[in-house]
Amino acid sequence: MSSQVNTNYDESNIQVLEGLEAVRKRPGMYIGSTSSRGLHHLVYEIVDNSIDEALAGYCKEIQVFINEDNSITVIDDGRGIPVGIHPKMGIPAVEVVFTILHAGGKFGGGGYKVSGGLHGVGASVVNALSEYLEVEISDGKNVHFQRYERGKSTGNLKIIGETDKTGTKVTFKPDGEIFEDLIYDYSILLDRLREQAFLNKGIKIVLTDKREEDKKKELYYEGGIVSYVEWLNKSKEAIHEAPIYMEAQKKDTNVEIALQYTTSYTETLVSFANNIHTTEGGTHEIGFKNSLTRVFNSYAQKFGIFKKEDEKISGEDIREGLTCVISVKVLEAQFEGQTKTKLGNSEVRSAVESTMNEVLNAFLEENPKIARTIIDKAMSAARAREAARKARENARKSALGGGGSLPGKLADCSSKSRENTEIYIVEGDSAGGSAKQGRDRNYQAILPLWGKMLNVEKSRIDKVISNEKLLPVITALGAGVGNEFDTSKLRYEKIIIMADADVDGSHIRTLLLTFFFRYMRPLVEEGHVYIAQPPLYKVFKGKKEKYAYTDEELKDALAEIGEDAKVQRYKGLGEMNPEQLWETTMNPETRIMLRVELEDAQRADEMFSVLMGDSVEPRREFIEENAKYVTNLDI
Ligand code: TTJ
Repeated sequence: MSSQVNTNYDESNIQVLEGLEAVRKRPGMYIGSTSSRGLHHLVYEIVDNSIDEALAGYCKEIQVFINEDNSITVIDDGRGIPVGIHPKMGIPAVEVVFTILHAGGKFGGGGYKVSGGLHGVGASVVNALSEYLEVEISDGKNVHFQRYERGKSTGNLKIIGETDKTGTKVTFKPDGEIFEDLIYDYSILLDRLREQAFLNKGIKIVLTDKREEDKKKELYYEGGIVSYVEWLNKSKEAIHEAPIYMEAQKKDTNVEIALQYTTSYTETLVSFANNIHTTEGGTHEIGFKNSLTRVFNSYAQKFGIFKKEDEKISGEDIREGLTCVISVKVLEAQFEGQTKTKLGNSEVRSAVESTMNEVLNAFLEENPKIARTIIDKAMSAARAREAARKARENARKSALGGGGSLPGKLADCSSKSRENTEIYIVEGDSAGGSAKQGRDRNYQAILPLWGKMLNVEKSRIDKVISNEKLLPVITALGAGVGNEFDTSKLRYEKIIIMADADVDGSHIRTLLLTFFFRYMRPLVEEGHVYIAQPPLYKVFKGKKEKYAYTDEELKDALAEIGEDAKVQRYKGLGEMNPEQLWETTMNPETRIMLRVELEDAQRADEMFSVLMGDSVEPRREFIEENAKYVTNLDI
């Protein structure tokens, strides 16, 4: 029974603890997962608050630090979180922000609030999931400070100094009891912060990695999404000088689009709703695609470009070589789909369509030469697609005639149902041999790769599907390629890329991921793609032996077995005998595998374009930013 002395303060305090306990009990409900993805999500939750302050017009610069101990510091020069006593809660507003679970967005400005997904759940969730969090607020007079541990304040908000500046500084260290992985990845944070800097033009975001010397990047783009398109096209050749840009307010929807055609064969369409990356697309993308196809077709018709009367350009063909960024701001955004990244608001489709119709049509009328180049390109894309269809047809026919359609080098598994089956795609014949002997043939199939890899970047689909190296992959998976790809026909549940931990291995991983990303995207989206992790070292002394998958683990193993153990470093999969390969890399009971997420494949795709592209400067820059990924790449 609660007694009379219970004040509001106590009651709210109890509420506080219950709220944050819930977050710690089910972190996935609040940040999606406790994997590396969730770990990085914490940073976005904090930075979003500073971005809101910048959008409200009170903050110019946001600094983000990855500290040596993998804690994160975010500093902004905004007005500072209010420190006065919150009238309802009876504690300082800043303490409310960090200790009360709320729906998000309450303390920021701006009219377009996020209303779905995992976004904007706020600072209290980060606090609940941090070993510690410290906040410092400068209000132009005093510096206020408070510390929390696992969501609970360790003392009252107090003044620790004087200042003539304003702003907020937050440092937090993700809790090892919650997260599986505690190491921040510079390039993941950089990607996301860069994206936010593009979407919110004029905001300067500085990312510094204190774990390494001189690792710092300033992100500031006056051109907003126009700069974004230019950046995406940095290693491509543009067909027209400047990106086409449009912005319009249609009732409650704000539409912003930048697009530019290049001579490449790929389509890059990136869309956002209320600054959230809508990886699953939605109504804004549909409206865009509808209009693009319609405007080009009616232009071609009007100016007699088509030879036959019923000729038409398909949507897919007119998007070949197109790079486009769509950013809409929607009053009550509905996020749908598996990962809540698909925009559902129907009014957005027509808002985007009508904006595009007007602006694109005017552009084409004013630039007939460019219009002609783009239409010609689309028409040759159509011819390539037709050639690809014929090639597939022929492949099918010859397969029927030849008796079996599977590639000769494939060592298939014996299981007839797809459930639990795996295919290892292995670079090199010797590793392929070990894998064939070491596998469990009931459910594990092995496909060794051979032949020369095609530069997917510079090829159209017809070349890709007849490439000697990729064709066996396509036929072994059995689910088609490109537009026709259909995961329900997939012959295996897991597709595992197994390559050496060296230059060539890294190269083949990037190539395959790029290929999957471009031509079998649902394979990645539905989580079928994995990367095998062979050990780097074997540590042994007498009868004791241990495998180490990282340098860190090598240290631990040496400490355990003894510093005088003679260490064997594996240079390639081929150095392991079949038993070792099974034990360390293929046995589901003991192996470590990485599941490839869409973002990983997207990054591989980007890495690929930049590394295979012709421009030197972006390549240099990319290698600097992604040193970790690229050190093993042969370039
Ligand atoms: C709210 O309205 C009154 C003036 O200050 C507004 C505010 O809260 N601004 C603000 C919050 N600026 N920066 C933040 C912030 C920064 C970080 C790094 C973390 C959090 C939770 C908030």
